Amino acid sequence: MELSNITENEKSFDCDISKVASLAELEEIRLKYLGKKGLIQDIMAKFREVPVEQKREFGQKVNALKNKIETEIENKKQLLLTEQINKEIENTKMFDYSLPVDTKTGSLHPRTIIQKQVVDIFKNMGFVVEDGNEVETEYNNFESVNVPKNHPARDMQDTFWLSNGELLKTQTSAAQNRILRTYGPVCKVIFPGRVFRNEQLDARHENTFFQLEGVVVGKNITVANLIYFEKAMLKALFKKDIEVRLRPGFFPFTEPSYEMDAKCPFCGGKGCHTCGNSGWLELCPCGMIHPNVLKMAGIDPEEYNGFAFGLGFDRLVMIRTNLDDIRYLNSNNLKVMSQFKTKM
Ligand code: FA5
Repeated sequence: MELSNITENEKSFDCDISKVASLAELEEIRLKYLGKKGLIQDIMAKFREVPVEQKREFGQKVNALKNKIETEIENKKQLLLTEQINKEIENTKMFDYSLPVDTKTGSLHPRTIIQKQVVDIFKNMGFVVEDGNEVETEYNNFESVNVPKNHPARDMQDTFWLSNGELLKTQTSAAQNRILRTYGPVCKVIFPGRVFRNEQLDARHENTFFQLEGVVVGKNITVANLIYFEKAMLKALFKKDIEVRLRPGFFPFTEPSYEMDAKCPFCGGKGCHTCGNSGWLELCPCGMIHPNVLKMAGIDPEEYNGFAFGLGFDRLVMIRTNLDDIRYLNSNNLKVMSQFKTKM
């Protein structure tokens, strides 16, 4: 074994590596030079044949060649891997830069848009806007608004009870007591909110829907004030006269109580599946606040009185948007929802 053998092997390696075009070919070269039966091992095995005076130089050259081969094989491997990944990206077209940009933008839910409009109308009439909890105590939801335990009126609102004895608010009226306590005996407050009832679903009944409640308390307030406020709100909202009717109703928290219905805009009053063939949509129950409710909020009913109303907000949204089924409002159906972007 002579020093010239090392130089020949180096030349042969330079030639081999320059032709490598794939990882498989590179592996062949690696085995040829660095494998157990490869050329470097072969040279090492013949080390003992090298004359003593050349051993040192010979050893250094073999090691240098081995290092060079290892480094160049590793560099080539990284190069081939990068090329392979780039090819895969190109083949799978992970990024097609030529595609047009999707410019569709989101839009507000029609309920959100109309809520803002209604809230603004009430603000212009001097109302304060408040909020309520979604999880409520039995006391706030029922007892504080004159619906004691075992009162038959509780059956009107099939309740989702929580295991800790609290409940999902069935009506925005659940906030009345707290609001009357906070604002005192002379106030005008609205409080929109989401409510929950264990209901059989149909075109006008949801189990999760929205109400917008209002209370006005002061001195010498009359039913005429109540009717004026409701009509003014509907007129401002629809920008035209909506035919409404007032009929006697029953709520434990108001006395007298009324139901304000809007003529069904889908059938013009003839009767259809949306209005349950009645020709009217029950929109806004209301009445003069029951003296017990005032008392429980610390207000003297001998001195003060007031009215309250609980607008069925989703029904209002249906009328405004010509949506003939309430279930669309919670459906997240983009085909339906995106139509309202420009109409509000
Ligand atoms: C109440 O919830 C009373 N708290 C309203 C009230 C407040 C009366 C203040 C007097 C004074 P009612 O259960 O009728 O009342 O519901 C009010 C409105 O919510 C209804 O007129 C209707 O428009 C709407 N509503 C009721 N149930 C549903 C439902 N399942 N899906 C959609 N809207 C509903």
